[in-house]
Amino acid sequence: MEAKEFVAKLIEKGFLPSPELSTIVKETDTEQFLDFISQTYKENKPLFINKEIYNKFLGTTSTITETHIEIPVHEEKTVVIKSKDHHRDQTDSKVKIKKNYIPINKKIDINDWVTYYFDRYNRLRDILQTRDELNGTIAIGRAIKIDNRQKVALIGIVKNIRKTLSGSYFLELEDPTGIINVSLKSPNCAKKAEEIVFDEVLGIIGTKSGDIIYAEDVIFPEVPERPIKKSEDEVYALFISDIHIGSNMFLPKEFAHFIDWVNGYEGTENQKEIAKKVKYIFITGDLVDGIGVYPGQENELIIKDIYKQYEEFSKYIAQIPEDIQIIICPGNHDAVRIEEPQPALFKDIASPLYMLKNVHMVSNPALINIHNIGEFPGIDVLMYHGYSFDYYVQEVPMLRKYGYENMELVHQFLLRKRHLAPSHGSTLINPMAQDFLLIDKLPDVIVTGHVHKAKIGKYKNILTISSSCFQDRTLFQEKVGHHPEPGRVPILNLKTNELKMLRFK
Ligand code: D5M
Ligand code: FE
Ligand code: ZN
Repeated sequence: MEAKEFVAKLIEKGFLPSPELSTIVKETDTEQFLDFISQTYKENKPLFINKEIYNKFLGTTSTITETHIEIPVHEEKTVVIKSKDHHRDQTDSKVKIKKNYIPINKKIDINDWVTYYFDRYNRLRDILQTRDELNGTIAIGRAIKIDNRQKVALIGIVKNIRKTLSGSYFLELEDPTGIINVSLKSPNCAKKAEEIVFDEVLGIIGTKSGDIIYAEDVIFPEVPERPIKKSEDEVYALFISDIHIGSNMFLPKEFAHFIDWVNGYEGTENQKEIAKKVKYIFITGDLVDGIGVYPGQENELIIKDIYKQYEEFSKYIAQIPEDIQIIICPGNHDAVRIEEPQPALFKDIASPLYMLKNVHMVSNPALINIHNIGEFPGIDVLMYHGYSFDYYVQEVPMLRKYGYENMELVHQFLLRKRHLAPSHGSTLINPMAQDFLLIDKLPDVIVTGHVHKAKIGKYKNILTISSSCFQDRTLFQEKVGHHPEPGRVPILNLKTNELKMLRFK
């Protein structure tokens, strides 16, 4: 059977063949191929038929087998620390790094982008298909051909979204089999339409009329309600970010005040008791101000050497009690590539931090489990600096009206999309076989920095945390009318699952 016929047959059977398939398919017996799919995937039949699956099939019918190269993107590591200092709480701390990007040296070509978007589409589609409303999803290529007035359910990537003169929205939705226009005129879609962005993967249910699907509902990947986890131990996790060492606006007094409190030197009796039980500190990037991050930065730096900036940062971190495990990811000011995922800071630049046994240097983003002790499974913390957030605050009507004041809305928005940077233009991405910014494993806590304003929230029982900073308002922030709130520290009690905010300014 010829490639074109083969592809048509697959669509007819309800599969989504990728466009590349028609260029690589050789004479193939469709029945034999469908048998292979049934036997190989059983109940978990893929909707999407791509090159990998086809090659796998070829592997079973010919003597040539593929060598499959796994790209190492994860690194698992567990560290337990026992408290030796009798002034401090004696509970152990335990950190397990669950997702940590390890860079590979590879030239990027156009194919990497194809694979990257395929992976995003495939995995988000799988999440979307668990929803009852999206049972019986058909390929867009097939939806184009079906009769008028038929009801359809589709899953696709948002290729375009635009507002019509009447104020309603119009979508161009794409999957590997085609592109279709979707009208979001129905009042039912109005609110959701206000938060649709380029390149996100979503579901539509609606009715066909002419060349258009009139949507009755928009379905985001979403998150199901999470169980609340409470540890038997009263231990605390703290969340800080954006220290910006080296900047003339870094706040040394306030940061030292924070370190003193953690050590139990300062605060009320109650606050000192809490400090003793702090076992985890998360730092979500912009540790230093960096060099050459923006034009004219040299005039706003008091430490102009990047190594010295990290040395100075380490001096503070070294003063934190050793039984506290500290998890650090980079941000856009740090000395590592800006494309995300950003690898952990390299040893040569941040060597003083690597000397500290209680410090874990991880990628941005990263997924960390803390306090998996005894019966308690621990809580999973998704950390991400938040460089993509400026884009959404500016571009999404639903978020624009609040600006930087309600960061919990940005967290909720991204959790619904199950992605930390759904739009291509929202951050710089390094494409790889796996879309590392996709939120596949749901965390118990999501923590971000970058916006220099602390805010805590809860969405479907996921705690959402925007950490504050230890840098005062910069000239740039003054110019754009940004009002940072430095010196706030969200703290999480693992026994009660409650968040509180401490102030050091
Ligand atoms: O970013 C700190 C804050 O400064 C960030 O949340 C908003 C503001 N900022 C930074 N870059 C931009 C752009 N490009 N547009 C608008 N606002 C911005 P930091 O990463 O510490 O410099
Ligand atoms: Fe910052
Ligand atoms: Zn930043």
